[in-house]
Amino acid sequence: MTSFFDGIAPIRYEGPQGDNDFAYRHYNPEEVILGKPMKEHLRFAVAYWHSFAWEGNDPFGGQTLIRPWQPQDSMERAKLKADAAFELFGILDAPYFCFHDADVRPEGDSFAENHARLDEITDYFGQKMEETGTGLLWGTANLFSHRRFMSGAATNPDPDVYAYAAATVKSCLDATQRLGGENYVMWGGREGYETLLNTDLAREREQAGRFLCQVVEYARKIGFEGQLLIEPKPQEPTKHQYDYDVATVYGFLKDFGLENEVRVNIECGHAVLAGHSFEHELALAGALGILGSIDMNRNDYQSGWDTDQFPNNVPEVALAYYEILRAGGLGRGGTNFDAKLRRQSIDPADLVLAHVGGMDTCAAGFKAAARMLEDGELEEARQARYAGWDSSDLLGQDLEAIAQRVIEQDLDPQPRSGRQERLENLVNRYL
Ligand code: XUL
Ligand code: CO
Repeated sequence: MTSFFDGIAPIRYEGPQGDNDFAYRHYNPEEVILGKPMKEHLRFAVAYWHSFAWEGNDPFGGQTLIRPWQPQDSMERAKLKADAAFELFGILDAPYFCFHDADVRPEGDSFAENHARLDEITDYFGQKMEETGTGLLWGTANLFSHRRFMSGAATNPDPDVYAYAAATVKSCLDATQRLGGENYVMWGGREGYETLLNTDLAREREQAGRFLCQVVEYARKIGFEGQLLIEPKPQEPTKHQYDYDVATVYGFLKDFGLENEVRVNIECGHAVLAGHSFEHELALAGALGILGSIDMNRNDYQSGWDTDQFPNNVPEVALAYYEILRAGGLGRGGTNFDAKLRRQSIDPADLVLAHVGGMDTCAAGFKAAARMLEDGELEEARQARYAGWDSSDLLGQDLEAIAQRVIEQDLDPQPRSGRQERLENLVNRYL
């Protein structure tokens, strides 16, 4: 058993007054809020890729994070990595984790070898999950890192790559099901294009739709009980990605008749890249009935990159959880930290403290959101704004009848204040 986090004791809730870095100040897993323990609302998950597979590289430089499971090219070291990962889940008391196939097993020389390796590590995870009680929030396939996927997976111009991708998703869905995964995520990492000059957009869209139908069909066939989720992102790595944002994904799902089969996993940083706020994407998914789960992080607002930083802004997070609560909560989804350390944060302790801060930020934001909802003043103000519609039959009428009414009643609507500043001041009282 590795002791990568040697000397770091399990993190406990000590309340907001303490000065212990290695304690939760706001995340009190058993505290009952809106009728159930906080841990059941938030359903935190650690992302395997950022925390254990990423080595600190950026576009200008290589590895900065030195870990005992490197180089990541043998099953023995893949298991060492798993030992450290489960050690972190235990220290944090994180109920869930998430992984891609490529994070957890070394790349083999053939599909069959990759498959066998994934199988072996799935068994290893299964044992560890049983011993520790950690659950799998979601599994997914990495269809974007290897050079075979450089021109896309489902949207590739080469049908053999489509086939390879389909077989990979099948193996990852099987592994997710074996581990009792509560969701399966599809992020179209390279499902987009660099230039229209070499791209048949209509054909690629059709391929992506058919691929998704095949995944849904297979999930049903094996009796997968979790949610199937698409993760929207507008660009990065490709210049234009097809799953641009929640609205685009919904149109795509409708087109292929999948709006009742597939939901969305919304990531804060992706919403920002799409020119939206996180809460906008959450509210829209809630309104459309497709909110599935969230990838919690933050982007640097100046750089315009997907910086995947740990969240640390309580007011922003509060508005996000407010929309989640208004939509009925996360259900089978959860709060996955799709967030990575900065490349200078090279100590094992940094990994622990990043998650402690992220979980506390979420807990504080969530508690504020719950108070906002419980007090009801915000919702009352919203309802009052639309009160005229409660007794109106306008939407059922035709244009002629409406025009007639305007003339008969000599309508002269008077503008009313939207009271935005008052509402913003009200929100600040909960923080
Ligand atoms: C990439 C991203 C992915 C997905 C899973 O920006 O967010 O890590 O969450 O493939
Ligand atoms: Co993500």
